Amino acid sequence: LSITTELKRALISQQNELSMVYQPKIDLQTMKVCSMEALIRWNNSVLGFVPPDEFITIAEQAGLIEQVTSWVMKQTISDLAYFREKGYGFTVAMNLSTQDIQNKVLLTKLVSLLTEEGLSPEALELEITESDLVADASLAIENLNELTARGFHFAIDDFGTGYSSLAYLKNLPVKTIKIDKSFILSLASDENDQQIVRTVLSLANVFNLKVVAEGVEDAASLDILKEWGCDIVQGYYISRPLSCADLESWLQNTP
Ligand code: G
Ligand code: G
Ligand code: NA
Ligand code: MN
Repeated sequence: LSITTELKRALISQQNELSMVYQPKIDLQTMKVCSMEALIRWNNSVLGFVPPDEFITIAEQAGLIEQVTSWVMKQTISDLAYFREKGYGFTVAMNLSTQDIQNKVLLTKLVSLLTEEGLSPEALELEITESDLVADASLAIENLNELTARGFHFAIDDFGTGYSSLAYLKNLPVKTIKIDKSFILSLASDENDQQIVRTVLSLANVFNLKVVAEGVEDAASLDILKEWGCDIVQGYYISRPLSCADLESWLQNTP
């Protein structure tokens, strides 16, 4: 059974094999929800649960990433419109691969999906991993500039794992970095991680970048991050990624 064949079928099936989940991010100044990261899930009757990093890589290699991202955009923007209609003001962060930011068809589709729902690009954040960005630096700059001119915002995901520098990011139209969870998971007990995170936060401050810490799993790490001036946190301590229905009840029970 080929994963590629199954994925092709899942993309056009009506069986809800693919779905989106949303993980809340909290603004540490207000302690309120400010954004949701949209994460894709694939549950196949034969293959079982296939992790996204696994099938996204396969989709990129098999020429299927346009279809996958197209599916993600459609679902995510429709869900965002639903929550906006309910009165929630949070933004949604969508993960894009480098192939996506070079794909004019996909970007035109994104703009028209937003327009159809009466949403502006400011309602979205686009997350690109640091390693993707470094691998394709010159193309990335061109595409990021074009999209920024259209009102889109970018965040650099998994920061600290991709061998770039904050000085390099200074030349990119990027407002936000997400410190990789490998530096955050043991933050409360690991002095090396504390040193790294402190350094990233102080440099980000110099370069006027917003900082998100992902992988916050305990109160102690959250307190440290707040004290050190981190802007936003995300992680299991706040919430796991949630289905739309679960997110709605979570929001109702969160002050
Ligand atoms: O949700 P989870 O931690 O299992 O996701 C693992 C990785 O899969 C994430 O770090 C992210 O890079 C990738 N991923 C999840 N959803 C999407 C998506 O919708 N599009 C892309 N391109 N990558 C995604
Ligand atoms: O690569 P990316 O940063 O997009 O991956 C985010 C993934 O990290 C999510 O899919 C989610 O499943 C996972 N994640 C989110 N919060 C936590 C956390 O607090 N701890 C751990 N171990 N994983 C997390
Ligand atoms: Na991400
Ligand atoms: Mn990440």
